[in-house]
Amino acid sequence: MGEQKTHYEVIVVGAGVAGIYQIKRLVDLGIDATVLESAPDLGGTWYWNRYPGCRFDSESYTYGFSFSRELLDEWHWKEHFSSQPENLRYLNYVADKFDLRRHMQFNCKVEAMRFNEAGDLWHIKVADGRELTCRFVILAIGLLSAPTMPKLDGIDDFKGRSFHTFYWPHEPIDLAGKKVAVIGTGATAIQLIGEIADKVGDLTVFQRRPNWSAPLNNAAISEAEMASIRSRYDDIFAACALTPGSFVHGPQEQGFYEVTREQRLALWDKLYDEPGFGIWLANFREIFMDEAANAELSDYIAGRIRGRVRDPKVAEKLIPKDHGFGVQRLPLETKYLEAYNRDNVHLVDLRETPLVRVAETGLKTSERDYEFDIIVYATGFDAITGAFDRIDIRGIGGERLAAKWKDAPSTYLGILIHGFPNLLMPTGPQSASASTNFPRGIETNVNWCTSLLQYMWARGYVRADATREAEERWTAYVVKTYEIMLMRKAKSWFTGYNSNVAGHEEGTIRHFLYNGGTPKFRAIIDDVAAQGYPEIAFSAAEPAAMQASVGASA
Ligand code: NA7
Repeated sequence: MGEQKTHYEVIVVGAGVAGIYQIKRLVDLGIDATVLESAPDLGGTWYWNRYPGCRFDSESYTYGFSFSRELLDEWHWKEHFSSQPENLRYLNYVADKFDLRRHMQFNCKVEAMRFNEAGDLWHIKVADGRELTCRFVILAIGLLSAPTMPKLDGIDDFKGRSFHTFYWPHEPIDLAGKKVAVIGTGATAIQLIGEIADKVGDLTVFQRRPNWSAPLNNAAISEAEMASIRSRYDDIFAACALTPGSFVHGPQEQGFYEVTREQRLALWDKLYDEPGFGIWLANFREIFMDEAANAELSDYIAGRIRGRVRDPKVAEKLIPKDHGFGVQRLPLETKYLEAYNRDNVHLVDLRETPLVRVAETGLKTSERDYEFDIIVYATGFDAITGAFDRIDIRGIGGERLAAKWKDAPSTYLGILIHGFPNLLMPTGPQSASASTNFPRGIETNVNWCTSLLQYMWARGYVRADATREAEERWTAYVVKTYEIMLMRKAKSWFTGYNSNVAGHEEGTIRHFLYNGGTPKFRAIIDDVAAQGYPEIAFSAAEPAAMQASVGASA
């Protein structure tokens, strides 16, 4: 595979979990394809996020790829919720095992893409100056890959070290004795703070809005336990396939109001102390939709917070008041709340004393100056559409995707976009992969994308564009899936909220997620395929053009 090559049948953008599986499928089919990755190496999320405490919230053995029995038999997950270094090692192991690396080009940042209608080709501009062409482009660019910094004056003035958690340095950082600031209390900060509280000299957490969280309850996986997991993989994946979120945790069959309060409390006592997302996803369905049910659960969790945080004033600050438990993405934690019982950990409530600026020596709030050696920005991402917005993507007639999606994304099945032919998104907005145990959704969507391409190759089609009507109908349907969800009221990346991104501030809502559950999503997209993709307009190449076309056979 030479880098001099300028045309491919398929270009996959992104060598994370989705890109790795997508190129595997294409290579197996003998398709002329390559992966362009902006990072120096593969791994996506697991390449970048190297902050201490970074790990799965999914059970490791439900996060791994399911496509290869051999791989499942070989790999030993060391912990129920595996950490970033191990996850990156896993993805490298997969790429090496299947010899995928030679189909990947690193340090290749895609800056712009334009659809050439005359040739039904995408022209891809890479930051190194190359322009590549391809028939199909598959954007596997991640859901949370566009980190955002606060809009604060003086960020560059700081003389110590500072970084967003996404860009945590690759070399070890000596935290011992250091005065560290963490801005933000999302899932990332909650992992980080629990991990570093007893390793730093002094830690100050700058919290604007508290987040609900629950214990991860992680543990090691012994050889014997891993052997048992291996023997149950089929059942584990089958169980995931039946739950709304593709996790091992599925909702209670009984309704919230069908059991007594004592029974609910007994369930919550059990789930809170169990590993993983059980307290969120194995709860009663009503907690996501019914204010009263959600309030009762939120009260219960608030009680748990009060029980774990010694200073009642600090405990109250850590209890969210503006949203109920589980309506935002639930962070899972290890010793997070207990960190605030330590003398070297301090909580600053930014609603009382907002940040004013970053100074040479630290941070300035409306109340006082703080001195730090290290400032960590755990301030989140321009989620889901941010990575798309950062590429200048132009479809038919030069239409800009960023303009089309300015107020909200619109898609067909979360996988195609009308007016942007031959562009596929295995991890796009409005598909179930955005709201589920990520690799489970990815495998479904990558398989679907691959089947669509095979369908086209078999028929000599060179162009596929979802109809406008299909896109409008799908988008309206996704919007409707929010109607009954309390989530629609929350300020979180689930609804496209980000105070640091113009247009994404409070008061806006973007319908990013398909909330109908993965079993239903899979049934819908499988049905579309079985019917021969009736709402996708296909066209075949002119015979002469077909002769000249470079690329694949199917
Ligand atoms: P999140 O969950 O979006 O959290 C970002 C945090 O940063 C959140 O507490 C924000 O407070 C805070 N934030 C953002 N901007 C500011 C400014 N300008 N000032 C103060 N505080 C700020 O991102 P994470 O990285 O934690 O998690 C993202 C996902 O990664 C997670 O859900 C997992 O799926 C993996 P706010 O709530 O906006 O008041």
